[in-house]
Amino acid sequence: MQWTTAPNADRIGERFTKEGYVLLGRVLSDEGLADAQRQMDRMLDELHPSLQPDEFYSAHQQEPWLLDLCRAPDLVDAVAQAIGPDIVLWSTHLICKRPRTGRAIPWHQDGTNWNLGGRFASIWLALDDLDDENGTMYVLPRYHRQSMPRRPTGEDFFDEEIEPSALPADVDEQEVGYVFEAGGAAIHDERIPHRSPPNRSPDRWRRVLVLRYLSADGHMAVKQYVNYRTTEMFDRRLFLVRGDAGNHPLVEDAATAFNAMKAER
Ligand SMILES: O=C(O)CCC(=O)C(=O)O
Repeated sequence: MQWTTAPNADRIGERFTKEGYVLLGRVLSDEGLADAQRQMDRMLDELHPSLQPDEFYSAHQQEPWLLDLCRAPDLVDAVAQAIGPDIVLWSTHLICKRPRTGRAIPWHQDGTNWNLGGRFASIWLALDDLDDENGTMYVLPRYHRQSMPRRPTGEDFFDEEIEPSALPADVDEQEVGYVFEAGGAAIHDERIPHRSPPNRSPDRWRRVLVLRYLSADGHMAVKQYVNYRTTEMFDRRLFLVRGDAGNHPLVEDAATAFNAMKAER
């Protein structure tokens, strides 16, 4: 599958370092977008009734199409500009919000919760046209170099948020909302503060893929996720998508893993 077209963003590394995020423009080919939407809808149909459509954690370990997309050279090129040449696919999170529903996600920084070391970047990829009404994501540019104080939210989903008094007083003016057409993407630093509103649209879905990459010198911790179909827990696998992980015992070659997953089907 030719998933992608080359992002039209230039100087990704420089802008990523300065702003904490870069808009990549359209990254999915027409064929790639149609296939990703079809696969996502199938997965929504198969979602266990006890889970919400924003709870697809690391489903690339069950879904070869998603692992294949995460390895797409155009996407990995963008990640390499941001975090360097040795890249591990660390996790994925598919965050869908139904029309008129979907949970808000409070201001938070990913990296402070995860204790990662290394350098970390997420590709945030839209499968629908997105704007404020259907629950797009907002980032706070240039606040990615500091860890902000946190407080518990009292919720299971995103159980911590940035202490509101630590946000700038004019956060409403400084925040940037992603307004994308389906197939568009951005890349962000794990520490950029970000949030998203609920989906208030009467009829439009919000389907988003978040693909998370860590430089191979980062902290490769063991972790478990819930299987979106069965709710059984499974162990995280760490896939080298480019470069060298120095034979790290927890890191596997992504191409080998992909071929094995395909052969099992
Ligand atoms: O897509 C969103 O609504 C928020 C994504 C997010 O919080 C994350 O990827 O950590």
